[in-house]
Amino acid sequence: MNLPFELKRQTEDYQQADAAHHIHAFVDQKALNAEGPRVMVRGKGLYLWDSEGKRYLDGMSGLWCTQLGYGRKDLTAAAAAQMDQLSYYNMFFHTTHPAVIELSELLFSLLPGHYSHVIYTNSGSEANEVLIRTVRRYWQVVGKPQKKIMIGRWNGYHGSTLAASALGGMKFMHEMGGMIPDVAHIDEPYWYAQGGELTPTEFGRRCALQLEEKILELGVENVAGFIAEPFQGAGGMIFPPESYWPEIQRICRQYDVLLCADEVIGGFGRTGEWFAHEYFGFEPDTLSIAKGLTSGYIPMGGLVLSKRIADALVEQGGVFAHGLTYSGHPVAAAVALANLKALRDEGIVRTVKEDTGPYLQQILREVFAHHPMIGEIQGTGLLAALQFAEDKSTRKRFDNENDLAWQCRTFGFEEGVIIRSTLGRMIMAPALVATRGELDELVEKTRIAVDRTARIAGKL
Ligand code: PXG
Repeated sequence: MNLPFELKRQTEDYQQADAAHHIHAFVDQKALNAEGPRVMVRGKGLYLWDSEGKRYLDGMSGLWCTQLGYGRKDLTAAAAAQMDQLSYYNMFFHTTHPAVIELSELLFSLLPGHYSHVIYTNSGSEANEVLIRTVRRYWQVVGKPQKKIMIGRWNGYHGSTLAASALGGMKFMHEMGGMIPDVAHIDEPYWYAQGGELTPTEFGRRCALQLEEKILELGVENVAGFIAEPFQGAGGMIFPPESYWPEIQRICRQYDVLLCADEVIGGFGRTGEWFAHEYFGFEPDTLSIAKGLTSGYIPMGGLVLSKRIADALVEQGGVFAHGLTYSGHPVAAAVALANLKALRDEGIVRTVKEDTGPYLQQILREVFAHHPMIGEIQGTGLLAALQFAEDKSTRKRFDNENDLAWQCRTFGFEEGVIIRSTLGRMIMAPALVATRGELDELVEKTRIAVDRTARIAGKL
């Protein structure tokens, strides 16, 4: 291996150098500097190793992205071969290249037939940035230029750049750096926390009807699109009640508002379907994609457009004033192509749907359905959330649920499993290549972490 960096430094040495120069994501940097980050040095399959030689079962696929797991030689080979062949070229000078052409062909062979075009980006945030511009452009082209407002959801997550974080509904992100105009939000369909006395079905419909109320409040003639994750990922892996998506779709169609699904987490097999909107049974006009597109081996995202939108832009739109230096980067495209081929040809998405997904859901329910700490288990495919509850009968949550979840995550690291904590929920989303044995280990180590947390909370 010809790595361009030193792999054998002492952990403290790495940590000091990191603290000297590096601002991390979503963390109090001063506190992290005092603690020192874990230094991850190697990954293979579902496992990671840190600089101390400790092994972890990665129950989160990195950040919901390593569908194929770590260390796949075919992806390495695809990147190396493409770097040798054509390490870079752009899409600006009336040019293209074979990798991006074949990637697009394969992508649309996996998507439902009413999608036809994609705009490539380097990330999910960028996909949602270009979404806003594309949706507004579409309405300009079809003669309704006043349709500009995007409606998102509180606690939704669509990325960290300015416009993407504005579409998202994380208020603490809006507070850092501000908002953009012409964005509005409605509530999230989080029945466990906010459903009150309503049944999930009633609550799902009630949340969806907020969209109608918001459209009418803002003026139908002003609303361009509604963006949402099919299930909320970063906001806590929250599944909407079944009544939600059909009603949202009806409203979008009735008021001619584009339905924009953020598939950055849900896409590429996570639910056992290729895309999460297929699992939930609705038909968005646009899809934001990233993460699993390349299994996280290299940055790449995109915005997928329905034929209706693409036709208007291509046939009537003239110059589309958008482009990134790295749109459709050949190396990223080659890796994405190899990744999608593997997901398809090795039957990985099918295995998630028919075997490993149902298996994970079953063992989670066997272990946690009657656990004193867990009020609800949500999930499908290789995706699950465990909701902490102080009183299961009334759905009362712990006042310190965030702290407890964070503690549980820390116990997980100690036990050698990585699970994600958020808002009193523990989340897992392992690589799609997980075997039954690895899922057993994931659930067993998670159980130990949850039991340790339950002891702190006085529940065991
Ligand atoms: N949309 C969704 C639905 C996402 O989950 C993005 C867009 C932005 O993608 P980029 O590639 O710009 O990061 C995301 C990202 C977490 C976590 O801890 C989730 C994300 C990113 C970082 C952490 O759950 N999702």
